[in-house]
Amino acid sequence: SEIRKRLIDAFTDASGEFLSGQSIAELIGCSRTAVWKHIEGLREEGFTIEAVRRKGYRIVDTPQKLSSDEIRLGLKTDFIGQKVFYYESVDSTQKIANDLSTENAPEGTLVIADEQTSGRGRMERKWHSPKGEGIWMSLLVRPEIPPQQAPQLTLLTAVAAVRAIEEAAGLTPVIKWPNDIMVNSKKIAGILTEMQAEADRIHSVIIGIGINVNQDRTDFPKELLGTATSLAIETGNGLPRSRIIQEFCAQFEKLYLLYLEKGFYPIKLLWESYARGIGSFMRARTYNGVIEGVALGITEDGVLKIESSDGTIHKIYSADIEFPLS
Ligand code: BTX
Repeated sequence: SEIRKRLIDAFTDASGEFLSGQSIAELIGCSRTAVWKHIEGLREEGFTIEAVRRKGYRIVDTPQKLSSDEIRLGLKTDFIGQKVFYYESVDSTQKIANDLSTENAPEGTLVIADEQTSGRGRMERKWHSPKGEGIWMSLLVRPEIPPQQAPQLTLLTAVAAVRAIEEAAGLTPVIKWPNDIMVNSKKIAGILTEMQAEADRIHSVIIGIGINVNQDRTDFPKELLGTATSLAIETGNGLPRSRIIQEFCAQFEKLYLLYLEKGFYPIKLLWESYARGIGSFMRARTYNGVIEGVALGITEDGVLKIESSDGTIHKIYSADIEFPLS
């Protein structure tokens, strides 16, 4: 509810300090009895709230389970993630975000699920999204850019995801073009960008992000054992998903505003600083066959350039890339 939202925002602004019942009542515009009821509501959701006479209330712990309240507590963005739709279980958050986009949901709307029963990757592939183990979310944006530039947003999102993981988990992932986030040569996160557009105009871009958080090795299906990893495996401990989501939203918002103001160039530089494989030999599996050669880098549009042994320079728009990651 709107009041609950304001209450969460008030606690966010207080940054862990006590808020008196009176000041909460003024901030959210209701009676002190109503404040007490809303505090009880948060407790029922799993928040631990300390109440001290003459000082007021303070949140000391958040629930293990994700909720839209928990995602908002500590979210310091202007629009990314300010509207959250949280679900226990969905087929794919991409589909829900798509529907919300048609219903004119505002830019920055975020759809998150605890579990996806048909999470998708690119090219009809599946994305394994078990209950409670990861961050399965879709972000809706409406940039005023030509549709052919939308792939740049995949690269921008990859930078945001790497930085969020760095900040929240202390790991240093690398990016494998175009959309794999890797730690120790294994995939920890994936990005799927889809859009609704006419020939020259974008209605919306739905950016799907999957981040493996709490899985241990036995939680991955056999076929992913050698190729996938999670933050828990790599750091040795569990992490609150809300913290990573908030960090991602903050990083994304910063980069997105920079992109809208200055174009792709500054994003390209950041992307290159996190990417691996530029300058080395690669095999790219595309719709039209396999291309091998040395990766020269990405173009202004975010397209990969590979130079094959006969000197031809190929522009790769979409592919799976193989190269030795060290
Ligand atoms: P992709 O096509 O690059 O990668 C898909 C491939 O990754 C699969 O074929 C499989 O080999 C491997 N894979 C599947 N699940 C996992 C996993 N959990 N961890 C590591 N590797 C895995 C990548 O596509 C884009 C993924 C986007 C997922 C998000 S989640 C929220 C949103 N909703 C939705 O349905 N998809 C996106």
